[in-house]
Amino acid sequence: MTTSENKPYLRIATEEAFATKEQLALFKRVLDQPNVDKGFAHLMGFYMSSPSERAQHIMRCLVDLDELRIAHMDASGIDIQVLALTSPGAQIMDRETAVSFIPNANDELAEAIKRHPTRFAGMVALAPQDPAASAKELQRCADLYGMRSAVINSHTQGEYLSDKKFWPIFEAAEALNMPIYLHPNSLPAQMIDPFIEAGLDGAIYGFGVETGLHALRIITSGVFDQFPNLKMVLGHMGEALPFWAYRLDYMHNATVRSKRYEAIQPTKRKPSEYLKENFYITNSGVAWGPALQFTQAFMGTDRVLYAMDYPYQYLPEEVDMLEQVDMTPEVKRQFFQDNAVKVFDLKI
Ligand code: 1DF
Ligand code: MN
Repeated sequence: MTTSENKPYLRIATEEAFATKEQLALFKRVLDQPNVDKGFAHLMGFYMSSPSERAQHIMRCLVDLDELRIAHMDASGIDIQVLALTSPGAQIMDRETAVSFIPNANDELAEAIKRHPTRFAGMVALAPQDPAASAKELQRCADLYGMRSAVINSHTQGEYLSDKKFWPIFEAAEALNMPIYLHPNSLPAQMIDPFIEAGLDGAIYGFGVETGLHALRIITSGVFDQFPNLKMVLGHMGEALPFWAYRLDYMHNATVRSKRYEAIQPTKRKPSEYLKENFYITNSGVAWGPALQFTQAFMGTDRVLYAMDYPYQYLPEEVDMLEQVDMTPEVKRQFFQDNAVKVFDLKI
């Protein structure tokens, strides 16, 4: 594939959201129920009902997997989007609805990729409410569509993947060598109130706090000792975990040694080692040189990938800002193309 620009790599954006009409209809049903989850009401309830320009625009972009999206990609110099069913995917639905909806969403994604094979790739959406069905869906989409990665939108109705009941999903992902992108969700009911009170529950801060917590829970619960070849991807510059790494290692060790918490048992490695060896990080939403360079220094330049977070953060000038960051030509190529090709096993 070629673009009008003469650059020695493709720009591959790796955390790009879409919605299906069926998903939005099911969301509407959830939103119409009494006692709807607060986080969901503040997130998709907002986007699906607000007359604001931002919300209306995002809703239009989310459901388009053809001309509008591709025009936006062309206008911002994006060659390929790696698509993910928008948060919270099916994770807000009851288990039965989620399990019957998810294959439709993945089929629609596969259709879009078939229509635009040089512009789109995608991650398998899952219903973690049913871990066995999720394992089967990974296999189905790998066999039928050659899909090579999956997305999970953080907690599922307040439950975390550190709970062993979810581990069949990790087992299947490891066996199929399919990385799992741990994408944010709105905050669960147990933690949302102080965030909502200040208007900080969304992507501005709450998302990062909660998804970072989730990744840490996966690390400290021993998931990677059980599944050492499991790969995960974190967006938003690793939800700030690289910046925390030094203190995480020190306090994790201190907590293990003092036997302070039943939940904190010894792991084979330090938290920072799992971050560096089992995770990949995308810069989604953070088009900022100093943070990118720090993350590359911590993770290694082969583990940091480009992402835009379309349509939630569609700013064509951010691509330029990232192009201006001081990187060698080889590192720039890793960042925009090579790491994505490797992690998402893209056939370009
Ligand atoms: C927002 C941001 C919404 C991200 C998202 O999915 C999302 C937002 C509903 O700004 O409300 O994926 N994001 O990843 O930063
Ligand atoms: Mn996102």
